[in-house]
Amino acid sequence: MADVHADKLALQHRLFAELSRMFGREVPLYDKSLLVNRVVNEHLVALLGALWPGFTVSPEQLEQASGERHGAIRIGRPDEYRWIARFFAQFALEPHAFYDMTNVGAKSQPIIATAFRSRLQPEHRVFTSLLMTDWFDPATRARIEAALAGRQVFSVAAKRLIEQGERDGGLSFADADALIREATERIFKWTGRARDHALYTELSKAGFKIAADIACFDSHHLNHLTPNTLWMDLYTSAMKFCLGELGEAGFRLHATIALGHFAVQADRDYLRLHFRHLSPAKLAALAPADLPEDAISVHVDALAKRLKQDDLNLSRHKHSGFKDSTEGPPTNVPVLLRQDSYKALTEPVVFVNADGTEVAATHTARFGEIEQRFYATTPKGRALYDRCLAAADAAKEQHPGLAKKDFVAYEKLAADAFASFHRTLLELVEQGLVHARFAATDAGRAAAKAGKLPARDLVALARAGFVTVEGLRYEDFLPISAAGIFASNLQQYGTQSTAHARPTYTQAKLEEVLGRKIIDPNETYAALEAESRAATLRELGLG
Ligand code: OOG
Ligand code: NI
Repeated sequence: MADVHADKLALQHRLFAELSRMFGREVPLYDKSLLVNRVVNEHLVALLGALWPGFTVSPEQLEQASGERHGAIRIGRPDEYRWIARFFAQFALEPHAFYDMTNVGAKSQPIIATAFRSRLQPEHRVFTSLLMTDWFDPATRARIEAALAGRQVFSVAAKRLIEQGERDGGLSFADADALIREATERIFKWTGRARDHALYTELSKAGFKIAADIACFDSHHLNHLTPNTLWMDLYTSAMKFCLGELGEAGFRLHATIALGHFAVQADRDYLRLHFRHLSPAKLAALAPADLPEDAISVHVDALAKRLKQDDLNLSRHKHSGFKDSTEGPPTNVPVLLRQDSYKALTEPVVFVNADGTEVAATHTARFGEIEQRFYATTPKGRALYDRCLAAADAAKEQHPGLAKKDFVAYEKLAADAFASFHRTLLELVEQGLVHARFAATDAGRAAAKAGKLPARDLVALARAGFVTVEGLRYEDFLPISAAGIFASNLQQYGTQSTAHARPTYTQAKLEEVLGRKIIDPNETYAALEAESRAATLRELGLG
């Protein structure tokens, strides 16, 4: 009967599409930000067509390229966490990497986490946090645990479907549908209702907003759902313009700079990284062209005109502004990931107290993130990244407020701190900073046969056209970036432990909660690279 089971990857796409629909109904500004993303991406694709004649993307392919998402949820009880892992497994999502958010300096939160995603070529992920109640003093801990004890996020029906999927190795289409409905109508849904206003206020006042966000709600409500952009700096300037934070002249300046960088950086490796439908053969057949002199200004004009239309006047929506600056590397360093967001909205919540009384209040947690993913770093690349980032942060600290005053100067601070980082894929691979996958070309095989290979080194062979190099995309998260996100959307910096002894947490502890091992993504990146190196060398008679 195996063939009657729905394909888990297809279900994963369905799940995220439905979650996106749910989130769009819940948060109109999210839906609008998707529209801004689409408008921006359409212009970028048109420019790519001019830079690379013959490059085309169908509407469906563009939808796929920008339809990828990651969500984030925060969980209160270990048994809930185990259920979430079992739920995600039905959609081919497995735990990847251990994030200890108690250990990120001033932004520390009483959270440990993993991200659920597919192992190879993942498109969707969920950063899944677990609140560590032993971080708190015994009285606070008891109150949080008592509040959490009373809730049932997974219905009996949902648990039954998960158990059935585990037993049978999959779910029928109808049962998978029912499970996705449980997700959008209960497990991840925002209801605008919460419990125990006194506890909420006390926790928030004591600096434990993260605990309040988890303990006083009845579901694992999504706190954001992040799409991908094809060019971060263009998207952020478009959003700031639509939200009324940048005037038209400011938008035109930012957009012109962003597209100037884009025109330089959108090489074949960029195309390969951002468009999965392009085969290596298709890419090789593309030849670059010079952009017509007015191409950028034509697109900036058209964009300004489109973004000014009434449906994208986002200043009419209640919002809390856009973040001042983008997390991650500067625009010309294509490693790891860049993230930005509009800040958490203040939303109405009705608290229902134990005695049945209701309190109309607000909660600030849900925000609108966007991201762009680049190459996965090796340990050496990651160490260099961490050093450069620390230098950039130190420089920014010396110039508070510069982001708002002089954005160009502010961007230059980060660019200077990252000056030692290489920019192109081949250089990054040559320096051992990022992971890549290699393959022999026809020319390479022919040269090998004729005994005419000019080198033994794969990067040198790539420069001569005998080998292709594909940078592996970074598929995970960054603790420092995540900590910044917690801090900014909770409008609260980190917390310090109030327990008698500050606890420490290990990956083994979260694995015990999950009842399974967490996959180390660095091993996967390194193994993909090593296998392709060996296979290519063998094929060229060099191994
Ligand atoms: C999770 C923050 C982590 C990211 O993109 O780094 C995250 C949260 O706020 O619950 O989503
Ligand atoms: Ni996120």
